[in-house]
Amino acid sequence: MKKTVDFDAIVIGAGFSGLYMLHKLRNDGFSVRVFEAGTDVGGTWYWNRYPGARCDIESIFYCYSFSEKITNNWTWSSRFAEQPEILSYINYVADELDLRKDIVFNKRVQSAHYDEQINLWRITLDDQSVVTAHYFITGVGQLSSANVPKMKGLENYKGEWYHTGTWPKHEVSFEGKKVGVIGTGSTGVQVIPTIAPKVKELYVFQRTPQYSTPAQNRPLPPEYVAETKAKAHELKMLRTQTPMGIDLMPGERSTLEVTKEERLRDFEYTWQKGAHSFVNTYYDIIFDPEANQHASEFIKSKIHEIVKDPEMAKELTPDYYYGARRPILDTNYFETFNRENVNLVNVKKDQIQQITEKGIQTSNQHYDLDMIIFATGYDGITGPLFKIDIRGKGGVSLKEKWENGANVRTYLGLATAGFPNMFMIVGPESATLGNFVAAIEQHVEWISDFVHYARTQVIDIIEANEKDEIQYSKTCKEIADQTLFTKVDSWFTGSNVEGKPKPKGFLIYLAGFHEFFKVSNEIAANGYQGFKLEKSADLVG
Ligand code: NA7
Repeated sequence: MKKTVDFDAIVIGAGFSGLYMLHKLRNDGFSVRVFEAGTDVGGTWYWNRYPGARCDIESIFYCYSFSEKITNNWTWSSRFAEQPEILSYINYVADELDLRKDIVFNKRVQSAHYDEQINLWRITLDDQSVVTAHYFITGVGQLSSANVPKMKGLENYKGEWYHTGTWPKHEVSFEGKKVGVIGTGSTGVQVIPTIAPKVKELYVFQRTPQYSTPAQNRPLPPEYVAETKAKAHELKMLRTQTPMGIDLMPGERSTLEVTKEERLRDFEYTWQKGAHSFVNTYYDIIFDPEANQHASEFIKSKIHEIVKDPEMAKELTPDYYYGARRPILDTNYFETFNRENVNLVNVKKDQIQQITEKGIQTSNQHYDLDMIIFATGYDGITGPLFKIDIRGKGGVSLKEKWENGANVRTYLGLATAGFPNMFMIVGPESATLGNFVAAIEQHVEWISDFVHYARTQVIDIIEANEKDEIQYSKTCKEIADQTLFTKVDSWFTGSNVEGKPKPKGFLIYLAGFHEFFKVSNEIAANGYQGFKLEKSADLVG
């Protein structure tokens, strides 16, 4: 039987991942269609328009590196760019590469089913139209499925409410309003200091206090910009040679081998330096409980130094391993709690019972609120994939195979057995603890090289071997077990979403970008070891 397909590849999502995937495959002569639920490009940066949204990886790294022209033509204004600037950058790239003509906006992919009889993917969109492709590639990100906790009474609330991950495009006014923010992760930590000076009264509903270190954001002087452009090649190399895909290596010394005085001096230095320097002060901070305690204590002492009210400082002080949740960078987060109009509600002690017509009722008090902001994060990593009914061989869904997230198994986070010709960009178990854009670039290049290889070898079916993915997932877990990441609940472990099962493994490859790139490139160099590569003459269209 001779099959016909609409496209060589269908990609979901027009964020950093989908855009580069489209560009790469199209340049290699493949026909590609991207489907995007939003009305324009941007992905995370399209949806997350909340006040204070900015990247936590330095802008000079949080961008593409594949095109000299793009690197030279774009100038970042500050060390950590704000959402509007990042979105402008993504729009600039889309225009420069003429990407929009192959993207269909305002279309949500409902399902993607693999037809093993004729080896193609059948994709159903939200208008019930169906398109087919040989390859199915997800560029849905890890944090695109907003988590609005099921809170009793939300439907009765008469005020305005927003989730930060689906922030409206229209201007939201805070003037004269009493505003409640639920959640103090990276997002809450960005929202709170930004809106505090604008609102009449701010109530922060905190479940878990956070460690946060100063971003030390600042405008980028022209000389610095010129210097980074001149050494663009060197910076590009760092993305693949360092654990986080940026210009930082973990400290060479152990926290425990230095004197107390040296330690305090070093911590103070990295605290002032900003970015992700603090967590990298010494190499063992995220491995060794005792080393971790020193770093944690330093931050705790800073909280008590910054926050004037000792009771509030105590409430804001965390008591788990620092760095084992993605480290947070802030601008005046703890300082904001010195403002007269900022109040902290510890919802572990004083639980949220329900949302009323007028605000939030906790066990002890009712808070009248004109606006509630849910900075409650995402159904991370597996959430965006599970939102689509993805079915592989035998009609088995990804959700079934991965037991609703409890038993995720992938090969390099890029593919999974039983789902031939499907690739995931920044999928579960890939290396993403660091510069997401660097990870995306590598994944896209790896996938497009593979697809290119398959074409030259006349290979029709690419599928990860089950035994290799079991081994890979095991390795992922073993690496994580050597760190403190598995000892703390976070969105990595799904603990922020009610009812989400805790994964048996660990969903991020923690040996670092440099190791991941080495391993995945070796696999490619060995003829894509760990994959079944099949030719099926009758299927060639
Ligand atoms: P996070 O880091 O998952 O933070 C979500 C916050 O919301 C966190 O403080 C949660 O408390 C809190 N939360 C979630 N559900 C509730 C309920 N039901 N009640 C009270 N508080 C709740 O998401 P972010 O958006 O801040 O950051 C995600 C990533 O985006 C970040 O790591 C960066 O990579 C960018 P918890 O800590 O679970 O007790």
